[in-house]
Amino acid sequence: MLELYHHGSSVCAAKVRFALAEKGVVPDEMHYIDILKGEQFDPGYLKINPKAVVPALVHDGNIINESTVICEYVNDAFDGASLVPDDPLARARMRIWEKAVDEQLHPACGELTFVSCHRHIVMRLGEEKLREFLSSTPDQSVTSTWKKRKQEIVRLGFEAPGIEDTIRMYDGYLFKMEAALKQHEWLAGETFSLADIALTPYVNRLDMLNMSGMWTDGRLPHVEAWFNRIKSMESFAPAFLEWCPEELTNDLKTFGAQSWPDVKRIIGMN
Ligand SMILES: N[C@@H](CCC(=O)N[C@@H](CS)C(=O)NCC(=O)O)C(=O)O
Repeated sequence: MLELYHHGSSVCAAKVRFALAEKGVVPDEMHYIDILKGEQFDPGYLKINPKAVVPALVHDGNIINESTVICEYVNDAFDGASLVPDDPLARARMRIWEKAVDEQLHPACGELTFVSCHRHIVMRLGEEKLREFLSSTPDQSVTSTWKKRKQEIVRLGFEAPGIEDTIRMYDGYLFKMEAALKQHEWLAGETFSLADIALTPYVNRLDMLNMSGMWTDGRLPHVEAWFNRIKSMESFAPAFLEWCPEELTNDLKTFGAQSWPDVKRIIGMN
């Protein structure tokens, strides 16, 4: 029995859906946790994931948290083409990408997503529910500072301290990807791997926010070609687009487009 707890716009959940699909594994049950309405703070869910984050995988009653660990687990536990390269060097590169996502790019994505879109969505909760939503985040959540960061970003938007450095760091990762993709077809080497699975949600997030100008028009041609290859994969739309409710897809597009001039200015594209 395989169950996935997930959300439509969660980059970490999309990563796991992508890995499952590429492995040819279909969960028996999908549980939708609306993290923009605070369903991650439900005491029942906290028993599964005490950090109040998605995704969580439950396999025959065993709970596996942390999307990178889940993807490695899915690769090891199920038959199907391996998503880990045979070559030890490519495997090491793959794990460096996974580590970079966990340590830097994912926290940066939370900040970019909230400052450019999700802050507007959670404000619809109204002041009382918003305060409850913000104070419910556990001390150990997306990061150990996420509770404070989320509050600052929701309240201050692009005026939040450090937000510009975060956005520049996110952009810097696109340049790191460009450098790697100049060397080989996929991020870790000549074969598609968990590195590509790990990075796709972060490029797709920018795409859904209407910020593809960060790599199109000749800015990062290897990233553009790589993302086009990924978008043409059969698993892409089900893993990345179809679980995102229409209203949320539209919000990402609309609020993202409104924020694009600020992002462009911050990364020096004007
Ligand atoms: N390190 C965790 C991070 C998971 C995470 O940050 N999930 C986000 C969605 S992508 C979440 O559930 N956020 C809930 C919140 O912000 O309260 C993983 O890789 O699984």
